[in-house]
Amino acid sequence: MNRRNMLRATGSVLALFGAGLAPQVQAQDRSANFLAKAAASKPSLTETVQAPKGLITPVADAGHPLYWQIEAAGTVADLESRVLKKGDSLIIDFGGHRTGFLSFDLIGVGPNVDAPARMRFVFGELISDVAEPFHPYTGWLSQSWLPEEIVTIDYLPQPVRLPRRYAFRFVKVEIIDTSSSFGVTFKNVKAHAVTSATGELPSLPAGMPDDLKQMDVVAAATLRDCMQTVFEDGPRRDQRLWTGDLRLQALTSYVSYRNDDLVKRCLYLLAAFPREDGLLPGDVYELPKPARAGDFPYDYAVFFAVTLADYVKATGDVATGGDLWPTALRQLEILYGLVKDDVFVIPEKVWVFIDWHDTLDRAAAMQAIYIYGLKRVVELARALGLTAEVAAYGARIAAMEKATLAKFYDRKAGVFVSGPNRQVSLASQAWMTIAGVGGKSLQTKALRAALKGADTIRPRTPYLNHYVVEALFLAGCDAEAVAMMRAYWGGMLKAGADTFWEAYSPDNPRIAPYNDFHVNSFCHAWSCTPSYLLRQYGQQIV
Ligand code: RAM
Repeated sequence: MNRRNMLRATGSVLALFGAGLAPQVQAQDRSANFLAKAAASKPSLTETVQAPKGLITPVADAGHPLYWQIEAAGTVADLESRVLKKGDSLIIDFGGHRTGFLSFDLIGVGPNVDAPARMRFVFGELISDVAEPFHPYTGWLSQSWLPEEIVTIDYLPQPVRLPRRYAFRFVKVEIIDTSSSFGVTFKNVKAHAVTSATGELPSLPAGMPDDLKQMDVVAAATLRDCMQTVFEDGPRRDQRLWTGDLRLQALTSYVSYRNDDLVKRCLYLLAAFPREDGLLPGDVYELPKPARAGDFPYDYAVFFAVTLADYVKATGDVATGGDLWPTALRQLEILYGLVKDDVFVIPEKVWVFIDWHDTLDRAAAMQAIYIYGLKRVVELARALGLTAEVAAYGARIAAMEKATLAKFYDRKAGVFVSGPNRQVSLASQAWMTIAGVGGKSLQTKALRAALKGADTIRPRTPYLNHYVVEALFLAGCDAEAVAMMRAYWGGMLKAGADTFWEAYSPDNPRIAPYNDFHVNSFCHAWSCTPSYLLRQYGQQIV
């Protein structure tokens, strides 16, 4: 189900639960208080000025995962000596990914600078962005996300800093027109990289193989470039805070750049925008002022509570934990309204994300995520001294685990199945393992059986891949976990990734969840977790 259908679903579920717990005024005060706390934790951004490495040209290669090789096409001196006229173009390479701004001096060269210079800029995260036309566009997200711009500069020479922020390694410039009596030259081209990440990356456990070290560098760059004044999902698109992405960024941040205050800010931003019944949105906008974005993936509501539990565990900040506790608990309580006979029943029009996969049956994974949420909330209650508030959860967990084994576990096949067609997916096995359903040896067998199955539904996004790899480590399938990291993030590395992507599949590197590859984001928050996995499970790898 896509996001448009989710919006329609929101109303019907609202009716199910009725109005919120607190009177409206109290709710407004609470939101204002949360927003003030979010504002107090707003980080400043550092700006680093970077020079280009040179000029490049894409060379078609049908055997390359992206269909393009990158070939050197000149130095910075060559760039600064070229006079460009109507129809000319070039591609500047900054040699790596950043989130930031572009500046340059534009010089008019010729007897008479008698017109403005009009140019088209394309900002490429990948070589395919600057090698292929963006049009005709076939995606279902707005094409205004495509990183292209027509810019007109008057009165040359002129120092220029483009006003919009971009995510880029490459900048393609096409001259639309100057006039017959002058051309333009670019001097002092600079990127201004911005991030709220600070400090050095702590080293990996000794003995880590080189390819995994390289994976860590690229994963950390992914986190760095998504770390702005919120943890953005992608600096190219959607440039917004999503709970599912935040959870993975926060886990990675605790073992890398360690920006705990930014996690706190993001938790308060999400908590400030509950629906009337208290359910939190899956995403919020930061600009022009913080606002709810209107998507309600129900699994992400559980992850708010999980992210708070992770935060308190990592930081010991029980004051924030206590402040956000009622909001966290409310997520589990609202969702309990959908549990019938100890089984979570996903209403028809409700969005449960899990992965971008049209045919994935989400019932088993959502059941497991809900159980996992209950367990993490109990852990949080212990840390906050609030166990009396979750006194009923022990029995609820036990009953739901029993129902899970009866309804979702196929004893003969030794795997968890989901839906009327008894679908086997890595999503179901991974989430049952993380939720701790059925014991370690059952989980290990289930994961191994699903990995072997030819018809098993496999992950499409780094988001779900992360949880599959984490489950494999938890189940002691270390070799399989590392092999999956190499096939997945390693596959992106082989395709030339400077940062990890929003979507990738080893059997289809150009997978397009929004029906056009060019609207994918290629520096995407939920892809940063190798930096977490390699540290958290490092001793199981080396
Ligand atoms: C997309 C983004 C975001 C994700 C949601 C579910 O819009 O990729 O990162 O959390 O989907």
